Amino acid sequence: MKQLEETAQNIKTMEIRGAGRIARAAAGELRDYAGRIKTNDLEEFNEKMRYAAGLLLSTRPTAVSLPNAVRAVMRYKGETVDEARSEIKKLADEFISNSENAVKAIGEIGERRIRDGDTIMTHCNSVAAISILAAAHAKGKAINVIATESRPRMQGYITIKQLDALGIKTTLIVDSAVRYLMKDVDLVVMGADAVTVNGSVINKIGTSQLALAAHEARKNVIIAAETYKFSPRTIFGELVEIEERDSSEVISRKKLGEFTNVSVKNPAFDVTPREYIDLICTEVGAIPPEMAYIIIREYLGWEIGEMNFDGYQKR
Ligand code: RUB
Repeated sequence: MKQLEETAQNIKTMEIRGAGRIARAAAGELRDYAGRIKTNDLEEFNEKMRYAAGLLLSTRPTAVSLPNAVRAVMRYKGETVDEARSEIKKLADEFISNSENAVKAIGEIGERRIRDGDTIMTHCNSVAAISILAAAHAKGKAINVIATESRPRMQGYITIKQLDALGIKTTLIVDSAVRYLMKDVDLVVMGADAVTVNGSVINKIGTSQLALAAHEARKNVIIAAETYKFSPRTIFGELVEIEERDSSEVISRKKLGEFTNVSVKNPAFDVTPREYIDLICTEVGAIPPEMAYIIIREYLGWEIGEMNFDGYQKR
């Protein structure tokens, strides 16, 4: 139990962050947790697995990759605990390796949209978006990247570190310089935490501002998103919940305490309508956002949106 709770805590506190990484960590934890459950009683085993699934799901509400990963593993069947355990291992390993392959495929597909000499703006830190930049660089295209700081958590620092290690020329900017510098940009490449059935993209707060500025300057916006970031639940009319994080990420409690009339809002993500997105680059192809429904129907299915893990909620 301790390790399960540690993984959940690491996701909550963003030690493990980024939609793809969260998903892989959750799938891996379910597999490892299943291996640690000491019982031969299938009912008890299933109950414990449901608790683990619910706990992992409760950590961060926005990245749809998390419930999609959990549900992909929780589809397991088995007549005995041993059977269930080995099915869980198979499903989790499959999810993790498909996810890693998806990121590679996105890089190969997405890099075709990058020309030699392009300046590309990116936001936050997305493994999938960086895969496109890395693939273009590996192909010998001389690219320049403009990376935003991505306040308040400064994931832009992770991005510049990764791009620097790859040998890609990168310029770090404050988030508010996005529109001013858009004139120097050829293309915007960002990741996604969720893609809704109508093709809207939910990603790090500020993403919609980059997309809006790019639209105004007639620059293309590419979103790098594995198929498991598409949200089946949005077909049933559900909205993707936008995570609101603690005010202390923006201003210290002490400083805030000096004011009487000031409060803080700290939404972690925003919604970019499909009008501002030219292409969503998935592992199964680069699609217009209008095709999100097809991805959900072909690659995720409805039933994935309907699974519930009441075991955890009850506690
Ligand atoms: C990270 C973020 C990333 C997406 C996609 O937010 O918004 O752009 O998660 O990332 P946070 P990836 O830091 O709050 O998790 O492509 O790595 O899945």
